[in-house]
Amino acid sequence: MTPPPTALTAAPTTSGHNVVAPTAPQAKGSKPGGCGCSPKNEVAVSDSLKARIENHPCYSESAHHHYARLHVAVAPACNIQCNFCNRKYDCANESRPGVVSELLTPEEAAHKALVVAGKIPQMSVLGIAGPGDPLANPEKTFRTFELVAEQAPDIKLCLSTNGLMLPDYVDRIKALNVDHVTITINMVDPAIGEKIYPWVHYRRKRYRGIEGVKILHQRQMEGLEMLKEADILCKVNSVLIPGINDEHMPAVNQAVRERGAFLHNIMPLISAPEHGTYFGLNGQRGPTPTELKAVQDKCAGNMKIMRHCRQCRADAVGLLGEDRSQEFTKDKFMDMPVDYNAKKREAVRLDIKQKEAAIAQRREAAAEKVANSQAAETLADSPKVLVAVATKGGGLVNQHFGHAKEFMIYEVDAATVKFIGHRKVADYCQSGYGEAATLTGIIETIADCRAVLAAKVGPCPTKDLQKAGLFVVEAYDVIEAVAREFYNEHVLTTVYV
Ligand code: CLF
Ligand code: SF4
Repeated sequence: MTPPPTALTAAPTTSGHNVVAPTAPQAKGSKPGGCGCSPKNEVAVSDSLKARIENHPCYSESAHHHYARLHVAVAPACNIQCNFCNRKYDCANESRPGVVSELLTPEEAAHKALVVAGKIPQMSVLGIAGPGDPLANPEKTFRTFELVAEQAPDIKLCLSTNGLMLPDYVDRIKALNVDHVTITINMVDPAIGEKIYPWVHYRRKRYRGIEGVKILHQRQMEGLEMLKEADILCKVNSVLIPGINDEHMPAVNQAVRERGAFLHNIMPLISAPEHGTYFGLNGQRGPTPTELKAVQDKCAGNMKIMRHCRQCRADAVGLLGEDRSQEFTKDKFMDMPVDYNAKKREAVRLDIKQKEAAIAQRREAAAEKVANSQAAETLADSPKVLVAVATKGGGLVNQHFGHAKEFMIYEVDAATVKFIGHRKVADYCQSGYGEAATLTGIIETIADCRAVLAAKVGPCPTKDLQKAGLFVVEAYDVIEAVAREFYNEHVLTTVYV
């Protein structure tokens, strides 16, 4: 791996990374089992499934470090009302509330796809996720897919829907070779659904209350079973709404698993009065990161749980953690020439594969070092700690602390390094100057972590992080390897001496 790019702030440890210890007492790690999750809970994926998801940034956690997606906003209408949605904004089932995307025709969308595929060759997936429901706009949605499939067959097609019209279109989805479909399923009990959906518009009639919810539920389950039958990979999104469907989520998880869903993405409700939604105006809060993790952990083990969702915009562009949509607004991309080159894109994919293999090797070497140095019972009984990682992608600790707009959070014990989510922060270093108030906010956001892993951390934030009880680890290396080596040298050794 590339060596650290900048001067060191402390003597290298045996791992070669530079570690500054905290000056205040640290948060204790939790004992295994405390959070209800364990690496043994990981669900195995067959080789053939791996091949289908390996370059889809949402379906594969490791792919999201390398591959980008493009959303095209071609579907304005919707056929249901969710209490967390304001129709002035994008569909909140797969998007960040309060965001408005620029509507495109299928022809404009196809042009955009070809432009972006040339400029961002690691863009592997074209998704349609709004701004309304894609299947309430079937002609625009399917025309877009047709145009892109004809001109850029190496782009995977992906669709996200509330599921109401899904049973009508599974054949067409299959015929177009759309291999990834998301259904948002927030309940499997209509009595709970009544608190989420005030009405459903189905076959030219509006159904209010439980009558509408029953139709929606029945159509979602039917659609899910049909996708399974058609061998189309299905992800289920569920918006976690405290006090409404949080305790119900394991039942949702069980129902979708039994019907063949591949992946469950339990996302937090984002609710604010300024979004003008029913929930926002009535004080319904979203879950805290701890509440979200607890529910995700409860459902893990039964099926794969997605934890890297960024609730992106209906016109999102780029890696999941970045948003390059402003580089490709309609006034810009319509004037950009198409430079789609299938060979160049294939070469980029091969290069990513090689990088992934090198990362896996590095990760395994770090894990082996620990396994060899610790007794088996130590590995089984080690505390779990959280670490916050600054990364620009590529699976590496490779970003300066001050430039991070989010930290990826990993949970580490002696046996595993597991990604559990991301936390958004304001970037500390703006135009070369650090903002004290911003730093305080960042430290509060990651206060439950034991360490920050970053390519470089300046002297001021280092001091404050130390005071807050965090180790500061400077490295330019594979995330899991840095986390593993930090844990081995600074957590295991203090716990088991
Ligand atoms: Fe887009 Fe959705 Fe396809 Fe991904 S997003 S249509 S499955 S290509 Fe991904 Fe964005 Fe989360 Fe959606 S991070 S909101 S899960
Ligand atoms: Fe809004 Fe999406 Fe729900 Fe339709 S399905 S009401 S667009 S959140």
